[in-house]
Amino acid sequence: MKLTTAQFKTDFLAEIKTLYATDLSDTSAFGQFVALGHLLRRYDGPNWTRTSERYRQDDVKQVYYFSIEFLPGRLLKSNLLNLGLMQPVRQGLQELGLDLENISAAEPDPGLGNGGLGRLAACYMDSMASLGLAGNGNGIRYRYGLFKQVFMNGYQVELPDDWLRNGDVWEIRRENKACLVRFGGNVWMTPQADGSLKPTYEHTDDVLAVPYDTGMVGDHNGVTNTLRLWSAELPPSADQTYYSQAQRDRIDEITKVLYPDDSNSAGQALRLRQEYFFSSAGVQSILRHYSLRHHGVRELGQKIAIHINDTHPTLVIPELMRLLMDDHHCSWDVAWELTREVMSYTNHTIMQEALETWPIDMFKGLLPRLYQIVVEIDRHYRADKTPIFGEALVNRTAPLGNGQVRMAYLAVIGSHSVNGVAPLHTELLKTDVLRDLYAVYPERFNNKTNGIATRRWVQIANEPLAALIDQKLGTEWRHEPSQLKLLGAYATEPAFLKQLTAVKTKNKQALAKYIQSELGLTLRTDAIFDVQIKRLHAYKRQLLHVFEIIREYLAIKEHPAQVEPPRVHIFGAKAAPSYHYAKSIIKLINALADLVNHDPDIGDRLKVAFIPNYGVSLGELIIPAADVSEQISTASKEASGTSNMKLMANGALSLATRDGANIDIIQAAGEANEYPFGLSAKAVYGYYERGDYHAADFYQADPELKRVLDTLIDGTIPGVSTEGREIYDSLLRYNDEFFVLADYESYIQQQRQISHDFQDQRQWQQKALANIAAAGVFSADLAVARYADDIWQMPHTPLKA
Ligand code: 26Q
Repeated sequence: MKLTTAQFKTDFLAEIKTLYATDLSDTSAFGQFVALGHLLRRYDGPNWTRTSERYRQDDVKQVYYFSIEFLPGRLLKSNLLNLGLMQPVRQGLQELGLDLENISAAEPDPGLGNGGLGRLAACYMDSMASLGLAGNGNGIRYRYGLFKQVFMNGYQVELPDDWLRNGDVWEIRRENKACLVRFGGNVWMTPQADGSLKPTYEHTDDVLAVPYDTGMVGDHNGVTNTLRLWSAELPPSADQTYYSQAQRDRIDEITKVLYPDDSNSAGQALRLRQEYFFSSAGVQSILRHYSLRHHGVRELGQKIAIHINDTHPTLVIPELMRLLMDDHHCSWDVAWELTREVMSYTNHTIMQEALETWPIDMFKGLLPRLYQIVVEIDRHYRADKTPIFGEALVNRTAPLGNGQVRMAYLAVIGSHSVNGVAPLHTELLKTDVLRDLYAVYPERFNNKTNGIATRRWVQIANEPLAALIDQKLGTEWRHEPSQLKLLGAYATEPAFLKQLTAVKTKNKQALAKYIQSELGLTLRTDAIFDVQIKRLHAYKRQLLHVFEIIREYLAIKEHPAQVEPPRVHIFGAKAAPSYHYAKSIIKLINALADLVNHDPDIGDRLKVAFIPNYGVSLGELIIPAADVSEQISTASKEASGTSNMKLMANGALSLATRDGANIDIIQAAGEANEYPFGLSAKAVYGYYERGDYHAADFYQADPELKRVLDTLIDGTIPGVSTEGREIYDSLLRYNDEFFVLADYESYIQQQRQISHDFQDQRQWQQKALANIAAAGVFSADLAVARYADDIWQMPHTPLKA
């Protein structure tokens, strides 16, 4: 839209007056943010209305992306960017004596997710709107997001994330669109005159699902899509039903907190209630919207697609079956055909323990009608497939087995498409995790490599870099990230490489300033900023990174004359509150940081900064400042990774195992521009098959490794006698489940190479440039376009490959 600076200032001051009945000098940064938010909603309002109207009039196919997590990040700047208002607003604020950065920092960052999966959902929402694709998000409006992490004496402490305390400017409550969701009770099926069956329910616990909608603004295209998050409330009690406090609490708790666990399938009944709650409300609202303009449901498959982001929303499958049969009078066969046509599923994990299952007794008690339907799906599956694949395979893959409802299997059986999120991951789904189902439905399996929204991760997070790219390429790359490859032409232009260094230094200064104020730690910006930011998990192997720090520490202590470039090791990581081992590693990193950072022999040659409370907003600060991107999971364990792509796009070089999308990053940027190391997935599986991994052999064979490991238990690192022993034992007594010791040597070797290569800044920046230039391949726009073409069968704006 067109907006002059003068008009903006007038509008903004008027908004302040209306909202606060006072003038600007009397408002806080937060108050100014709220006023700006209101103003932007007003500016974007016509787009949002028009978008919905156009979808309705043109009767276009709609996709609904169901995800139990969304991590949208702060929306102020991304809305300004996509609306094309960044310049006049920044200018106007400045003329009023205000600073956009300051105001933006006052916006709460909704932590409605754990990590990669939730952030991926948000990047895809951004891309769907930017592609002009009729995409809707469907999730949960958690009252409290992922916990706020603080460190006390080096230990992680979890505080509540009260992100809604002052309300959310972007959301619209739509009570008129509420749905009832039923739990528990009994259900009977009564035969009707026409031969169909009708359910009768009694003693159910009913919950009102109230939607809150947030506009997802497209990139300069006038499109605003909707992210719909559901909140659980008491049903309206026309009959004066009295709710006890206990009943009220039971309803409230459904959308009260996000499960702070991305490591295991937790068996809590509350989690199952959350899953059904947003699945049911979402499907009900889809069908209601659809039925307003269609007679019957015959065309459902041509008009809607439902995407299941990991197994958490899998209950959309039996829920759609229920509604089609019980409310829309479909036969089983018609309902089943429609359901499979509509549904598609993305798997995000290969860790067996993260495959969700629910005890049948719990499921039956909580969702009696859905249970009947799952039993029927199971019966049909067995009847159809046993003659072809035999009883053993069918027993292993049926939705019901071992007293459990197996969500991943249900998702595969009830969808027409199943995808992994990187080529290796999809291969492993076929050959390992879902091998048996791949035998049954080979045509359903496909790969969709993850992508990132370069709007947020480059244009917003790294304005200096974006401005530099504009100087060379113009601004087309901003809408077509594949154009970044044209930067390759400047690899031999020394002045440009110097500018790239200057950009990096500027970003390192900004991060150093934050670290100074948060941790009281002074950093040199000519040091290598070596970054690992992701959830704390054994398979991600923050421990390997710790061993490198210990090695560097010992080396400086023992050979002070040997000079290497200074290093700063930067961590950001939350551990699931119940994940004891991960918390021990946090304590270890903090204790090591204490030791290293305060040792006068070390000075400014080596620093360790564990930044608390890592999330989307801190990512925007840390990623542009990184020189080295640590992507060091045990090969085969990380489905894809997405911070690897964000760091690449910001010119960090990957120190990476050949796992997940690292493989594709290394290929896209070229081996010579990254630091690959370690066991391949094949080698890891080889150890599993032969059963001949002996961690202790590595310990015995390598005196340096032994020296490093011994510091865990010999008092070198004060304050970790318990944790050090626990970690030491996990490696040597319990044989190192994630092959840390096997990969130690090749990892260290690449770290040494990095120290060597960093000294030639010209060459280093050439490598950084190769990474930036190749990062366009991982654009979320391209990824979403592939979903739209191959899975959802949806029209969208064409993209140049
Ligand atoms: C399950 C049951 C109970 C409580 C919590 C959960 C739960 C919650 C979140 C299980 C898993 C998750 C999240 C998984 C996740 O983030 N996976 C990551 O997805 C990214 C996007 O595809 C990939 O890039 C990462 O490799 C993958 O780890």
